[in-house]
Amino acid sequence: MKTHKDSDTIDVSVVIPVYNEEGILSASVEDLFARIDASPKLEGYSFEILLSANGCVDRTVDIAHTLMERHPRLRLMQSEEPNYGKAMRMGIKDARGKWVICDEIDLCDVDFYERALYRLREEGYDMVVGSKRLERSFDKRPPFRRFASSVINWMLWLATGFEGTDTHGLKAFTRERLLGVVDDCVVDRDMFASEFVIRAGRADFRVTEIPVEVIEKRAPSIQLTKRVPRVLRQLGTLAWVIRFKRPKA
Ligand SMILES: Nc1nc2c(ncn2[C@@H]2O[C@H](COP(=O)(O)OP(=O)(O)OP(=O)(O)O)[C@@H](O)[C@H]2O)c(=O)[nH]1
Ligand SMILES: [Mg+2]
Repeated sequence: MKTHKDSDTIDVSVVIPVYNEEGILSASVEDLFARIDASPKLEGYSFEILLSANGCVDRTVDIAHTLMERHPRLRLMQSEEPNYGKAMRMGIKDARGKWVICDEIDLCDVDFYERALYRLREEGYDMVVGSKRLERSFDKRPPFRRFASSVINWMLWLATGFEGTDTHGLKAFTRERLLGVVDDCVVDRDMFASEFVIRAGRADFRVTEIPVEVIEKRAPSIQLTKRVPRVLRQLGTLAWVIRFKRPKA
């Protein structure tokens, strides 16, 4: 893997929002660097990993600082309130890479990085979405969460006409081309990722889906039942803004 001395020459920024992840943060980051460095398909790419934390009340931030002492390619950014979408947006805006990969700390899927970067670089796509719901995907999450993903996807179709199979989780894109779409997004928290993917597709960027294997290292940090009312409210807002709010020229 290429090392970088000049911050302007980074190829790939991996943006990972983190919220109270003291249990798996250290092992996940160490393992991620090791697997990136060992991958022949990623040889030649310079990487940074950007942890975007907000609202953490455990030792996540302290652990991130300790990790940064060992890994100069690791960066941490922070904001106050727990907000997945805001953390993701801040990470993307601050990323220095030509390509951005959005990952989650319980996934860290280097196989996705390899396949997605190939699509962006060699096949001219602007955005690659890792889908848990394609025929060749492999989703090891419990049945009720797989069902919830299907319902959300169906509601996104109903609300916005979205025809893809997944909007959450892994995605990769060419930063410069998609920054305007990030700026057009108005919904944050859980639904930012959906708005981002849907707007990219509607703005005629070249978006493709590839299958991913989802084997989480732990259960989600927020209970599904607590997320449902918020997601439903956000879906309503999303339907409204996608259909009626004109993106900036
Ligand atoms: N900064 C930040 N990160 C969050 C927040 N909520 C979740 N995350 C991070 O987002 C990633 C995914 O969170 P999970 O708890 O695994 O949720 P999930 O249901 O698997 O996520 P989806 O499949 O994307 O809906 C992890 O890296 C979490 O640490 C938040 O409020 N703020
Ligand atoms: Mg998860």
